[in-house]
Amino acid sequence: MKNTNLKLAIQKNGRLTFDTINLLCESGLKFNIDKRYSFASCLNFPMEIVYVRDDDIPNYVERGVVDLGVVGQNILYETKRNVTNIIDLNFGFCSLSIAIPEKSNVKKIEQLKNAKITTSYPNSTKEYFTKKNIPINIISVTGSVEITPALGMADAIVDLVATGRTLALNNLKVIEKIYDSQAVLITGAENIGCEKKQILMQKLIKRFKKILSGISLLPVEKIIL
Ligand code: PRT
Ligand code: ZN
Repeated sequence: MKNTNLKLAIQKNGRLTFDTINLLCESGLKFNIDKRYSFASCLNFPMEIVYVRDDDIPNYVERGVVDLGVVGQNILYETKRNVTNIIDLNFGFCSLSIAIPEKSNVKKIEQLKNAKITTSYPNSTKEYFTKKNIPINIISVTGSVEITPALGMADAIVDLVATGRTLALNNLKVIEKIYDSQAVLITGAENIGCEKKQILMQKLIKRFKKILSGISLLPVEKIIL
């Protein structure tokens, strides 16, 4: 990896990967999409693409290990890293929501006082209920949150919801939304000192914005700086 090149971290293998790669390709970038590799050099732009787990992206960006990252806002709200959202990318839409069993008698969240709530988003959950002044017991789990009420482990869950199919399959329903989320392009709050990188970054952002506003770009041998 060349040090003077821009570095962009994207999700290696998950829900944001396809749309992120699509955006990069539509923006005219040429690079190796082989997921067995951990990074790829762009062939027509001085940038390295680093493939990592989505949860690590804000950390890498905050530390300046990479200059840019694509990640869901939900991860930013949960981890509160010192990073800046440059643009909303218009994919990866979901919402962090509170869900209860369909048969539950709970009608409003105040009735969840002292309830057991499972989630992979303990910070967002705590913040939400603290603001509402509702004491709850948070149980952190790393995945399959939706099965915990049926296991008798929780009265409610806080999880990401997109289509709502997972909740329906598990006989759960949304009672309240905590926040909406989509994929965003982020950079370190302090940003990059190097002027060359700044110019590259602006060039790239301009291209992303064109694609996001529906303008198609022709493939080019080299993205002119
Ligand atoms: O391996 P890695 O750590 O990189 O990936 P991951 O498994 O942690 O994340 P991944 O790929 O599942 O999600 C990446 C990002 O996609 C999230 O951080 C969100 O920003 C965004 N996103 C958009 C979603 C969803 N939609 C989504 N529906 N992330 C997760 N889900 C899950 C949700 O947790 C629940 O299990 O999908 C299920 C609900 O989906 P519906 O459609 O049934 O409602
Ligand atoms: Zn993850």
